[in-house]
Amino acid sequence: MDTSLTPVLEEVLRRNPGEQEFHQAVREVFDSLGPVLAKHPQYADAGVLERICEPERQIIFRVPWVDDAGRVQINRGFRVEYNSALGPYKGGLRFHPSVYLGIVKFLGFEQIFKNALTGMPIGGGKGGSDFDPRGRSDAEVMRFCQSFMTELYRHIGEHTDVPAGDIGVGGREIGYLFGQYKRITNRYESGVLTGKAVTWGGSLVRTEATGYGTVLFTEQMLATRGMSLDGLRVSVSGAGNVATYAIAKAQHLGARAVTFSDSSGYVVDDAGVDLELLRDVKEVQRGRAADYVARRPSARLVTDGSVWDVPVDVALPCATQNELTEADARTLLRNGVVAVAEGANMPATPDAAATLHRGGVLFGPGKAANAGGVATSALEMQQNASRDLWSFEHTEDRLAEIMVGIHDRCAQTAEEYGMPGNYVVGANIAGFLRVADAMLALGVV
Ligand code: NDP
Ligand code: 2IT
Repeated sequence: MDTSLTPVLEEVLRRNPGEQEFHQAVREVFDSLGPVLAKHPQYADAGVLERICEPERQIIFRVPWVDDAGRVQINRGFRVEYNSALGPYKGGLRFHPSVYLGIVKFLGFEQIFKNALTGMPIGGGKGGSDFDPRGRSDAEVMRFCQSFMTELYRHIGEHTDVPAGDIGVGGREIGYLFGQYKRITNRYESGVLTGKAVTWGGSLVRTEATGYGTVLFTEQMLATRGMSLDGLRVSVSGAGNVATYAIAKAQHLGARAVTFSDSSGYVVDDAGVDLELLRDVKEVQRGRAADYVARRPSARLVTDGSVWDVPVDVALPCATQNELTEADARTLLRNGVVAVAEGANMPATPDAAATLHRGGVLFGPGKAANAGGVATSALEMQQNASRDLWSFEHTEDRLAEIMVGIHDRCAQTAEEYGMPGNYVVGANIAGFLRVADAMLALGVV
């Protein structure tokens, strides 16, 4: 890291003790910014780095609710409104027992640069709760969402802060959250949340957008080497929203997706993942990996080791942060992997990302590769503002155009700064420049 950045990073670490994931995300961006600050001293002069690391507003609140047995439960709710230089705060809500302020801040920080990279008018934010939806009834999830929104509603709005889904928050939760927002405010304000169902204000393609976008980004990276996904073997981790539609798009482009995973282990299906079965098990039945294997003779469940042990040409981590370690990166390299793209946020550890890059692997960082989800959320906001509903084809064309734009912006920026093929540097610098220029224009606020 450039020495001019060290004191700023040290101050961030001192002011935010114990927030490991947040520290990791800041360090990763700072590692890329040395040449930018050398070339453009105005950013340091205006305190842009110090300001960009400090959220504009952080909200932490109690979420009380009553479970099916009549017991009172308490969870903690978060919304970190990180940066609004480019538009209203925008980013998902994560419901997972591991959620604490450090995770919400890492995700919110990443989101600033990701959203900037899309070229759309959206700032960065993130939220969530340590609520664990697993094993909870529909009625419990509804009561939790209603209680969560009973506090959150006063902080959000279509021009202020627009949450969406993330881990543990999908269409069902967005529905319950919107229902409570509408009831409390007495406003049918469609643009306050994205990821809505198409029957009441959502956008076609939003469900598929993150996974599709990750694969489109991968296809763009492969094209720089005269390759395509057609005929390649692909491994995917996770079995949720991003993983499912990454598998769908990879298969559509002629690849064979041979794995998925959840917290119970990973599934290898050498015949290629049966997408309809996976969707039935996960989206309809809310089941586990073993339920898929029980209905699919070509598949086996592995409960030790790592999904990255499976030899593939392309790996798409789509579950959670730090799920692909340096040892995994070495295994992938040994097995001849050509490309890795992050469908999840920060799934590769810093060492893993460096090892893959050094090994000549095409590496698409999450803030570029998974930006199709939030970009399509911005398209949903656009449709809401004009009270319109676009066709699937038109929306998917827009998504594809946006992903090509992000890929090219990253590639060109990396080249301009003397590191051709380094998508990490390209994404960090291109994202930073767009936000930093807006921050300069808006003054010290
Ligand atoms: P889902 O809740 O739909 O799915 C998450 C999947 O990952 C599940 O299969 C889950 O398994 C697994 N998983 C989550 N946490 C862990 C863990 N700690 N250990 C092992 N497995 C885990 O979430 P999404 O698909 O929406 O999100 C996946 C990733 O993509 C996240 O990093 C998210 O931030 C990122 N992302 C999501 C976007 C979106 O639009 N949804 C947009 C951009 C990025 P189990 O059910 O067993 O917990
Ligand atoms: O990490 C992400 O980009 C998301 N979870 C999607 C955010 C959004 O507002 O659609």
